[in-house]
Amino acid sequence: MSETPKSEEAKKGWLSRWRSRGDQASETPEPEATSEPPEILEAEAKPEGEAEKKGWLSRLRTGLAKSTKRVTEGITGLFTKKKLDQQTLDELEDALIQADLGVSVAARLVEKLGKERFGKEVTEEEVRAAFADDIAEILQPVATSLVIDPAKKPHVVLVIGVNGSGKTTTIAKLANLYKGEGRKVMLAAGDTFRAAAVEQLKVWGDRAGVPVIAKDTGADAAGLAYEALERAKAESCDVLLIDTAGRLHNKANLMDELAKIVRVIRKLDPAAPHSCLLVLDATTGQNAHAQVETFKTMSPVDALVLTKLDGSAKGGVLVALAEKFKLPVVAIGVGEGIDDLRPFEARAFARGLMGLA
Ligand SMILES: Nc1nc2c(ncn2[C@@H]2O[C@H](COP(=O)(O)OP(=O)(O)OP(=O)(O)O)[C@@H](O)[C@H]2O)c(=O)[nH]1
Ligand SMILES: [Mg+2]
Repeated sequence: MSETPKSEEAKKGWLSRWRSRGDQASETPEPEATSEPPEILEAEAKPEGEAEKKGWLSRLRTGLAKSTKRVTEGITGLFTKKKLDQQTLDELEDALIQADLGVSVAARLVEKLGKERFGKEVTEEEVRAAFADDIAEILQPVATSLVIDPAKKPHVVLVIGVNGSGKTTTIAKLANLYKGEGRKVMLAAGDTFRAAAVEQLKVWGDRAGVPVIAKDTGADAAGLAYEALERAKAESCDVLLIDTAGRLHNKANLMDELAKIVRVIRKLDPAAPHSCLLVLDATTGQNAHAQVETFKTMSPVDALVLTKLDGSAKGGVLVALAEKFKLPVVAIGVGEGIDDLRPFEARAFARGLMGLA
C-alpha cells in the first residue's frame, strides 16, 4: 500500500504546481463556495518564477518561525568560546533535545559536528549550517508526495488520527488540491461519532466544490464508507478521501471501527485503502511518537501529514519522527485555510528550522 512517486518528473511537476499557487491563495480570504475552480487553473498555467518560489519559502519560514526560534535560541549564546569543546557539544545536544529533535537525532548531529570540528574555531552560523545539512539528509528519504494512481477508480485515501489533529481540514485541503489538478474527487464523512463532524465536512466540500457522502451522526461508519466507495466507483471518481472519527468511547472501539472500515471497503476493492494517512498535530510535540505507535497497531499507516506547523514551536519533532519511523511525510499544514497545505521538502524545511535562507 505504500505510495512512492511514480517518477521524479511526476513529483517535480506536482510540487512546482503546488508551490506556484500556494502563496497568493493563503494570503487572501477563503473563497465563497463555487463549483468552478478558476483561480487554481489560472495559477497552474503560470510558470513557476523565482519570485513565487521565494514567496513560498518565506511562507514556510514564517510558518516555522516559532520552531526556528526554539531551536536557534538554544544554539545562540553557546559560542562565547572560540574553539569547539566538549562542554559546548553537550550543551548543543541539550538544546536540540529541548527543541524536540529527539535524543537520537541530537546525538547524531553533535557527534558528527564533534568529529569534524572539535578543537577548531567555529561560529554559530557554521554550526547551524552543518546541522541544517545533516537534518536535510535525515529528512530526504521521507520527503515525498502522495501519488494518486490514475489506474485506480477511485484511489482510496483513508485519513486517520486523534481528535483535533486536523484530519477533516487536511481532507478539505487535499480535495481542493486534487480538484485543482482536474481530478474527480469525492469525500466520505466517516466521522459519524462527533455531532457536527458531518456538517463540518459538508461545508468544506462545498468550499472545494466536491461532493460529500454523509449520513446522520451515529450511523455505521464502515457502512457509510462502503456506500461512498460504491458511489465513487459508479461515478468513476479519481480520488475518494475517507474522514474518520478521532475519538470513540475508548481505544478498542476506535480500533474496531477503523479495522471494520478497512475490511468492508475491501469487499469492493481488495487493494483499498490505497493510502492510509496519519494526521499529526505538530503542537503535540513528543506525544506524536506515541500516536504513530498506537495508530500503526490499528491500521496500516503509509504516510504522515503534520499539521499546525504555523502555530507550533515543536516542528523539530518532525525530524525525530522521520529518523525513528521512516514514514513518508507527504504534506505539512501551515494554516487553517483551504490552501494552507504544503509539500514537504527536506532541504527547505531543514534550513527553515535552523533559521537559514
Ligand atoms: N493553525 C492551523 N490550524 C489547523 C491546521 N490544520 C487544522 N487546523 C485547525 O485545527 C482544528 C481541528 O481541525 P480538524 O480538521 O477539525 O481536526 P480533526 O482531526 O478532524 O478533529 P476531529 O474531527 O475532532 O477528530 C480546527 O480548528 C482547524 O482549523 C493547520 O495546519 N494550522
Ligand atoms: Mg474531523
